[in-house]
Amino acid sequence: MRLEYVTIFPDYFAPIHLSLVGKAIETGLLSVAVHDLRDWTHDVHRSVDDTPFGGGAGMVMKPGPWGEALDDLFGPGAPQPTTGPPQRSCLILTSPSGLPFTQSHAVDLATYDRLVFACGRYEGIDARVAEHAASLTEVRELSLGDYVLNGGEVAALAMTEAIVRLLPGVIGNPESLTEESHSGDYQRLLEYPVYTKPAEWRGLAVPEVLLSGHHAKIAQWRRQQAEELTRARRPDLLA
Ligand code: JD8
Repeated sequence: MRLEYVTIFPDYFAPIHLSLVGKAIETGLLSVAVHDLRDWTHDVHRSVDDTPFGGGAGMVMKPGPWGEALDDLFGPGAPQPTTGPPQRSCLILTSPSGLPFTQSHAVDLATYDRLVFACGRYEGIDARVAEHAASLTEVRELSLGDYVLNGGEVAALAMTEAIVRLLPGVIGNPESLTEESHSGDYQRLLEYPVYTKPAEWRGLAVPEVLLSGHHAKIAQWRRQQAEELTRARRPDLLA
């Protein structure tokens, strides 16, 4: 898979070379490129923002630099693999007004060959950019959650981790993927509580059933715990 990011803060993506994603890059499962939006500006100030039409606080990201960037990344001049089937690409606009990013988006996007994350700042990107981008490639506007961040980079990093860990060969034991919250049989349930040694810690004991070796009872207990926790904290998932 190829991951690309367009941002005015390229250093935000330095952590991408750490841990799981970093190893996936080292092993060649993943290639990554971070693009500085200002490389597609032409004025001495390399400006990327301007005042909003209709007034209001803050600044809006200009369509010009984004349009040129997306033309270079997706347009007819964009690098295309010469051999093999056509690449499945998607442009992900991270935005507080996007569709909620969920595990099912992660699972679906993990099947793509190329993902490009457009990371906005200020009050957001001129809305015509998404319209233009849809003439070049598939576009998904996705939100990390119902809270306001100052830009799209953190959301792009979080979505990256959720997607890359699903790529074959990235996670050591793929079995652990099926047991997770929001995926496999735990599609609609939160995680059950987990424990490790020592069995007694500061006067707190591990639930007996987990020390019993009785796999069926352990699986039943874990299911009950996951359902109880979900009922208490995320009844919306059960509905
Ligand atoms: C992209 C600019 C900042 C947002 C004025 C603060 C995602 N779950 C999420 N929360 N916030 C974002 C997000 C915020 C962004 C941009 C994503 C580009 N901002 C703006 C509107 C209010 N400022 C996000 N994914």
